[in-house]
Amino acid sequence: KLVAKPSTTRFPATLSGPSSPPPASKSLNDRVAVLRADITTLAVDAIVNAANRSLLGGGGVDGAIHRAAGPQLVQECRTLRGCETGSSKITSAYRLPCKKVIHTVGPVYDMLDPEKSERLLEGCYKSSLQLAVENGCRTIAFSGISTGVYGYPSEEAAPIAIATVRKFLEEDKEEKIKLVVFVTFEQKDVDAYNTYLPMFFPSV
Ligand code: AR6
Repeated sequence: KLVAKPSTTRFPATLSGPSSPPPASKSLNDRVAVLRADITTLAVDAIVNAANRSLLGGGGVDGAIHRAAGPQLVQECRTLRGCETGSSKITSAYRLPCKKVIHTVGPVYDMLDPEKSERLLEGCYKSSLQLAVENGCRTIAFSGISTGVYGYPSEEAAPIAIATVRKFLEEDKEEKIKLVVFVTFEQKDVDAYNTYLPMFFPSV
């Protein structure tokens, strides 16, 4: 039986190095939050959907977003002709209280090549944040990308998500992104974010 290699990288390659915790910063800390909620209820500028490459809907959070947005969402998604794994596309939000939906395609977790999964997951967060900035979205809420049916262990996905967001916010000198919310739904994700958030956003 194949056994997943345990993750030893506490600070992923997206930050300066495995042994250097990032410096504390109040202005960065003020721009991140964790919230246990149904993402379809949030009136932020953009919510990020954990979609698949077809962008035509599915189960999990994708299904919930499409149900809440109404049938016009899939109509617009059809015009996009899919999306690569690790990339993102943006649509209107229709009946949702947010303004835009960013559809990102997370990797199916590959326990034989966790570095590849990490690169792709990092691409999801980075491309979503880039799209948000390009579309004037200043507040953005992420669902747990790949941590459901795509099988990415929450305790491995959380540090990648958080490190990628931290790096993006550090480089966003004009503070075009005001707030990033990590939305959790299940206890395992709550636990993972509570473990890793203080490491990447240490209190000042
Ligand atoms: N609000 C917030 N988070 C939710 C909600 C919700 N309403 N529902 C589920 N989650 P998943 P994936 C969390 O499986 O692993 C779809 O069929 C859930 O607890 O939705 O990226 C797509 O079409 C988990 O942490 O997405 C793809 O085919 C997180 O959302 C495939 O699943 C993601 O779980 C994508 O799989």
